[in-house]
Amino acid sequence: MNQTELNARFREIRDKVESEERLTMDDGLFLEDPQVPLQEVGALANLVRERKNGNLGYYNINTHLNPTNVCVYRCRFCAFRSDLRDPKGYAMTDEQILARGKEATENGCTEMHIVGGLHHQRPYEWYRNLISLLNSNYPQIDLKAWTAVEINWFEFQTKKSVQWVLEDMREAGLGSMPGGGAEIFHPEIRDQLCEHKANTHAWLDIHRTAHEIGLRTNCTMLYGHLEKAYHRIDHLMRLRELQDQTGGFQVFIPLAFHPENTKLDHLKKPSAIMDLRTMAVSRLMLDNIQHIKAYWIMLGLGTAQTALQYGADDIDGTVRHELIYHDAGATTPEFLSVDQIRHLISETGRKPVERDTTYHEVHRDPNHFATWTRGEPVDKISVSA
Ligand code: V47
Ligand code: SF4
Repeated sequence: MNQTELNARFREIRDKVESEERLTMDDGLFLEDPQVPLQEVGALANLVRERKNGNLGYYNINTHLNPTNVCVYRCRFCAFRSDLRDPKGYAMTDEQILARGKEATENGCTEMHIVGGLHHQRPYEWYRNLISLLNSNYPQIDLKAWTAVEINWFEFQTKKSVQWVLEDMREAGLGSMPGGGAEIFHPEIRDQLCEHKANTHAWLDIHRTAHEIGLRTNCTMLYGHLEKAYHRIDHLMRLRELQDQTGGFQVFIPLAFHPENTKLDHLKKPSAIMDLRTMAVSRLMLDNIQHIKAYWIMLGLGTAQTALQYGADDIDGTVRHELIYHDAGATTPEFLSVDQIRHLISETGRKPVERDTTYHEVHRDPNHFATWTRGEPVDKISVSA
């Protein structure tokens, strides 16, 4: 394509975005082309970001819990997993899990992000019990737990349906579901990354079922490894199609691959340029998902801040006890204080707003930070901001 053709094609896409027309697979592939200036793609994504979320930058106060790293699967991109008999392997006790709930409550956390390995010897009841234990002792914390890969494993363990597992977990205290396990849906790549774990059909079916019973979920895409632009756009289109049907995804998180200590350690981690283009293209393709998260733990602080001008409106949380990305070489801090995360957002010109897991405003007691109440859904405040 020569420069004149390139400009004309970009104008065509800009017109579509301005008139809120849906982009096609070909549009997405065009925007992925390095010949199309990144700043221009970013400016288009920013238009959509401000249309949907005004000038706000969301964050939450959260903590992570990875109850075990022992896993029956061997995803090639994973540095976190361990074999059963490896000294690195662990499974947390009830006391350790309760201590995390106590610490989270004292720090004013509104969310515990819970994902881990699929342990060969821990029955379904072990996973259920830890949700129930946390929920009965610390009911205010939203337990955002289990990726679709874990739910698929529980189905296998219990020989029950997806719906049964989700309802049983919800009865125990599950609040919502994280978006992991999606990786790249296209079989050309998925089969090379994680051949044996929950396939694309299972992942989408589990999220569909969750939405049908009223659970809100997140969605992700792991990029910057073996995939090409075509696989990324295909992935986004599959998420968009499910969202058209259910409306249950609340946020999309592009996850930048970290190669250290993985079976793909010969690859380089994605550049900031790729991070920002992926963010912007995701914002433009996913016209029916309200929020796009720049996950600072993986992107690094500078890129996460910049991403707030490239389509993202959320920066994730203060985070404590993160293992999955630090095992794979992330050099970001272990956690951020509330002041630090608010400063990161306001430095970019956005207004920091604390949200809970399901995107309600959080109001804190000015005399006692750890005491909080849930306010209005944030989407009611964003347009006027
Ligand atoms: O499925 C694992 C990813 C996911 C690596 O919902 C890696 O807000 C990069 O569910 N390099 C699990 N990524 C984590 C997850 C998640 C993460 C952030 C936000 C949310 C949310 C959910 O972590 C896995 C995989 O895609 N992952 N190893 C790695 N070396
Ligand atoms: Fe196991 Fe999850 Fe790691 Fe895959 S990504 S090996 S399922 S812990």
